[in-house]
Amino acid sequence: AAKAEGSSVAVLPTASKPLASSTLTILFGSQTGNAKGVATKLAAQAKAQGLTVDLKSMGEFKPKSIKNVSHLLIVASTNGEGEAPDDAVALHEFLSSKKAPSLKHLHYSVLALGDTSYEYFCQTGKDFDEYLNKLGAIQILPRVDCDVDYEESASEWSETIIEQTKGMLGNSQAAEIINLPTAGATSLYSKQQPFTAELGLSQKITGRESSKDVRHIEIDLLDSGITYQPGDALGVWFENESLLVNELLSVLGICDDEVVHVNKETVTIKEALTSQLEITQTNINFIEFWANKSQAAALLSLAKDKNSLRQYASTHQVIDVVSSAPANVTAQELADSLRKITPRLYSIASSQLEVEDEVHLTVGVVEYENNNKIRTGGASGFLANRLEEGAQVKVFVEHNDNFRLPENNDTPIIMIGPGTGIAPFRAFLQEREAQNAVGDNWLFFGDQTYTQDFLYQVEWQGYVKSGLLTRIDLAFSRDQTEKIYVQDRLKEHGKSVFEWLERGAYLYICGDMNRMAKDVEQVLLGIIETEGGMSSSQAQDYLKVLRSAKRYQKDVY
Ligand code: 2AM
Repeated sequence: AAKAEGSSVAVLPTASKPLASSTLTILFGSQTGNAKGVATKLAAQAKAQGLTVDLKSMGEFKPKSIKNVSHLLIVASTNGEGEAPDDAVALHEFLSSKKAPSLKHLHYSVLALGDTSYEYFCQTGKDFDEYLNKLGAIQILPRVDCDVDYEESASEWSETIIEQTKGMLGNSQAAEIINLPTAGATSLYSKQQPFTAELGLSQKITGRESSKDVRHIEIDLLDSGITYQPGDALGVWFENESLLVNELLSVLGICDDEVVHVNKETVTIKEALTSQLEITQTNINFIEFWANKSQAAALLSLAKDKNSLRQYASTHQVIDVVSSAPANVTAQELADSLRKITPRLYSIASSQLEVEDEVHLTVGVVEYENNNKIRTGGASGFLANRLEEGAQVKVFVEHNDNFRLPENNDTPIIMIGPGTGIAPFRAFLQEREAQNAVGDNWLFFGDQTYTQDFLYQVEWQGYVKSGLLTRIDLAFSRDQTEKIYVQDRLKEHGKSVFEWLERGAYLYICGDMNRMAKDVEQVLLGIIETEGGMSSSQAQDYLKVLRSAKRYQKDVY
């Protein structure tokens, strides 16, 4: 759909000469690092073409200095609910405010990253495009909106946009990249060139009677030389379950050795469904496709409303859709209708100061029931159920500069991480312990029940005893009749929370984005109002200041 929009090349508005500056400014707004990755590659390509490039995170760019930019490329990702990523918030707000200057001299283009399973698909990129346009800036190339499998569209856009800007800026003699982030050792391995690691340990850490299956997973990075920081994520490639692939082929009456073209390769449909195509997640495009193919009344009526489509897509796998509505498709049609498989990102639960060449994850196994059959998540099922200890798994580190411990290790931190949101805080605490950090550490953890779901209980108890954990507050939601959540504990201790903030504490939230992180933020604003004696808009500003000082960081999904 929207993705194809930008593939056609626009007519270049060459009328006015840009300002004297001959620098191409590239700004990225990135939550998990995808936008940063695209922007970094784009900068390197532009430099190779002789352009002078200034590459920056939006968080490091002074919004007002946009007046001095003549050529701007924006690569922006979007958070689930259409919000700008943390490092993009300030610029996003500035450009939509009354303070924004006229930008008639500015030439720009936007690459938007997003996920069609969300209602506000690519919203941040769309916003930037709209704001710049309203301020009079001239679009060099139409915006391109990318879905989760963004690589191909992103490189097409990058190539075209560099060609276009080269014509406008010309080659500069002293071509030089300013501010290009230096690549660490991990850049040897990437999403496209992952490292083949080994599964060391996979252990269920929820109790037998828990309604959840959460695994502690240890992966051995062997002699890869891969390094990571607390706050980073691990990308994990996976294969689909062969039982599921067989079931799908049999329902569709497709032979497993039929040949298809996928990713410019020729493979059997069985191979494609196993390792190249997404079958444990659907999206609205697939359901619309299947509604048309099958002409099934239920799907056709769903397809009339995007929200019900999205809701349905998020709880049904490909097998659920095709078995509920029979249709004839060829192997190639099926392959073309499915998304390319993408690795899943897990927040890393260990510090290398403690575990050296290992990386630990806290993986919640995704499971739900449709038509009396249990369906399991692609990557979580792979890690938890199909990988034997010692087996190979392809991984890479995704750096996340938006979730970092304070530079000074005497700075106090407050960590809010219910459920698997606990993962990065295990890494934080391991790191602070290894550094003998003197800063206070306060952990809020919550889950369903104390006896079944208290993840890493023994470790926290050890840290309380040793004094590393200054405070721990727990919220077990189902141990009593009324629900108690982490934000209730936060509120109970509002006075102390505000005191910690006033003495410079950093506050972190990790876990569920749609409900938990929002509710916690509301409670936090309430605490700032009450304890700080502020109006609601002053409290908003207080939090904004924290955010831009990197003292309020979120890793939510
Ligand atoms: P519940 O499932 O009993 O409602 C980790 O998943 C914990 O987060 C569980 O205890 C879960 O409680 C809880 N939880 C659910 N919704 C939440 C919300 N809006 N805010 C905070 N925690 C929530």
